[in-house]
Amino acid sequence: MKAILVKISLVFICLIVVACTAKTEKNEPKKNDIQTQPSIKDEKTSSDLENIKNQNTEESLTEQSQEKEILAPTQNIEQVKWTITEDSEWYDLYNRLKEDGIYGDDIDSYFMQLEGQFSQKPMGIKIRELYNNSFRKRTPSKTPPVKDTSPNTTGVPRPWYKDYVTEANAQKCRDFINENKEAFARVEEKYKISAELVSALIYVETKHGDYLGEHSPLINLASMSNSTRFEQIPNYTTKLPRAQEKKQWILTKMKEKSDWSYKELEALLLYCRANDINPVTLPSSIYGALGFGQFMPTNIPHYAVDGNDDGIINLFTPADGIISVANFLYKHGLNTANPTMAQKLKVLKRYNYSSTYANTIMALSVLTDRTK
Ligand SMILES: [Ca+2]
Repeated sequence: MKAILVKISLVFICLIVVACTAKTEKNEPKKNDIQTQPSIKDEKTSSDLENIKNQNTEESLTEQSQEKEILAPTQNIEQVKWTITEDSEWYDLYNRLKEDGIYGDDIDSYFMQLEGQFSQKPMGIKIRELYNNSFRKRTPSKTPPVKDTSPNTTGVPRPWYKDYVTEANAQKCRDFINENKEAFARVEEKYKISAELVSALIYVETKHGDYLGEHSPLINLASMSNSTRFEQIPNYTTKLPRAQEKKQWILTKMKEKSDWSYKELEALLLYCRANDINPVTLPSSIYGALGFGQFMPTNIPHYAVDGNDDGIINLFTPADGIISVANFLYKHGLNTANPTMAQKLKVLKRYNYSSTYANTIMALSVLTDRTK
């Protein structure tokens, strides 16, 4: 009897030990899993990550994004036990990326979250715009544009965007410079570009990070890459007059835009992988422009810079956003001492090919100069 009791006790103890071990394994982060995302940078320590999270506390939206960006991929990757199936709407895109060398647990976790998220919008809106430009006559506006007769003391030609070139906005540009002194000092010292010009550009792009877009770059770029069949965007094609007659033209444009979007998607995934950023939580413009300066993903490898030397390029932090804009302008020719206004306007149009855009930034930077 005693022997039986001892045996039962032993079995019971063993069960408890096994249960505890299993629980510990489950709760402990798996080192290999955490490091699944390859990085072009050296491995980051936890204190590095803490520092990144603690930066720029004045930008609440950015701060939130950063926290998600840094923590979420690890959590997602740990949970991935997923294989794409042939009936998935993303099957072809997933395999195209895989053939191009972009695959892994991080990519799996993003595709897992893309299921059911296909959007007609990015391709539909682009096709509607191209179609209207090519086949529909513009009806003249019933109300002619009101001519802006406010005094122009800037010496910068009009037209400007409405309500951008104001004393109040110039003060916001000055405040942004003062809040990011180190980054703007680097803009002036290393790149020899005026802080006021870069601050005005970032104001026009995103109101200094207050408006970073309301779309998901991952959903929109993946959806646009995936939109190659006429039937995929019925919400838009059914509203275009004679769309059926122009089906071949629409298909050709869809193919062109799908290929363009695929390159942007690839660049987005590689950027996020290299910098431990989760694209699922990022905001962007409808076509995936990112961060303070609204960089397209394919521009990032050429022009984006780690502005605060923390080892990652996070375009959602002011320092990296500011220096990256300066680097873009510098590499597009704003690299001579005392450039003329004509030179500045020419380079600003490389950022966005619109005279109104360039004039607005130039005029706002002149007003900002006066707030010194
Ligand atoms: Ca950085």
